[in-house]
Amino acid sequence: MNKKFVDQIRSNNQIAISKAITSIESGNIFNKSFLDEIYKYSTSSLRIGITGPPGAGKSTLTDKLIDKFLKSNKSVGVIAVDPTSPFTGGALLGDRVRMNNYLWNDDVFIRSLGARGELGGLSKKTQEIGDILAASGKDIIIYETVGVGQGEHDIIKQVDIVIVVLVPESGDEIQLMKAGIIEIGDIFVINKADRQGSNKLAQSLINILHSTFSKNKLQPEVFLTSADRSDGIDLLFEGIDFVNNAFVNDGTLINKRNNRLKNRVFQIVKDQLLDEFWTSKKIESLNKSIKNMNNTHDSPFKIAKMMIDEKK
Ligand SMILES: Nc1nc2c(ncn2[C@@H]2O[C@H](COP(=O)(O)OP(=O)(O)O)[C@@H](O)[C@H]2O)c(=O)[nH]1
Ligand SMILES: [Mg+2]
Repeated sequence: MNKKFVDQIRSNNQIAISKAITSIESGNIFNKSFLDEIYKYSTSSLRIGITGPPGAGKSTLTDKLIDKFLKSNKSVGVIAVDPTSPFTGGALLGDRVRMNNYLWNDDVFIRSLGARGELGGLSKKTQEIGDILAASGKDIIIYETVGVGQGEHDIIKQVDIVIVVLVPESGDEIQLMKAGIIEIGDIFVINKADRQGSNKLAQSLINILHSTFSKNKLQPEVFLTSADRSDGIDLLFEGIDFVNNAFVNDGTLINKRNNRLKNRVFQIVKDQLLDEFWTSKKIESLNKSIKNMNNTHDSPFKIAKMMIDEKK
């Protein structure tokens, strides 16, 4: 059964892909051998993250980039995570409208996830969903996320190339966001360049990047786009290709992937150990200790030590 399911995914069967993603999304635990098998076929896709504030034009840009990738004979999977949008059951409204063009195209698979306030397990899920899409043969996987909190940063760490999208109005925010975004971006896009202030923002961003990056490291480029009218998309597309080649040649890509793998292993071990540790007996005993706390005045450190020392 497992083998057949894996084969269906590998042959780009849309229903099988959907089913697998829905299972992961709803927290059903797959048989480990299934994810093992999927992983084998998931390592060659290029993963691109597109992050930035809500409304910056990430979905519009993604839509235009899909078109460019398709024209260069590459298939694309998209995972859009937007915790600020209401959960609509499978697709976020805006994204659904914008990306409807690809509804019947087997070379494109788009899935929107509403975070519903729980970002905790989300990065693990998006990682696994990325593996499913990669195993289905997608050459490119795009993660679209709102770049605000830690949870989103965890998602963005799963990709090979990070594109940070800003808008001219982000000018004031840039001081605030500086630390976070400068280190995370491999490519910067100022979208809505049709609006005032884009050149000024581009210049201050270039200055910041210039002073942050040492001469011997690849300095991220800044692109100006007006995604809704397709301006600047060709140059951005070339920029992505350039960064990809540079990362392949200077070892950055392999480093990023190795780090990712290491973090995943850390996470899996952590999850499993925690799972094994908190038996119902332990939880019961913890509840008892908490109840008695008013009498014993035990500190959380002491209770934790008792928990660890206590038999399973
Ligand atoms: N003026 C202008 N509006 C844009 C541009 N790109 C996207 N938009 C609009 O900005 C809004 C938000 O875009 P969307 O792609 O949903 O942003 P996201 O929340 O970052 O995914 C939509 O109404 C788009 O049509 C642009 O280059 N210029
Ligand atoms: Mg969006």
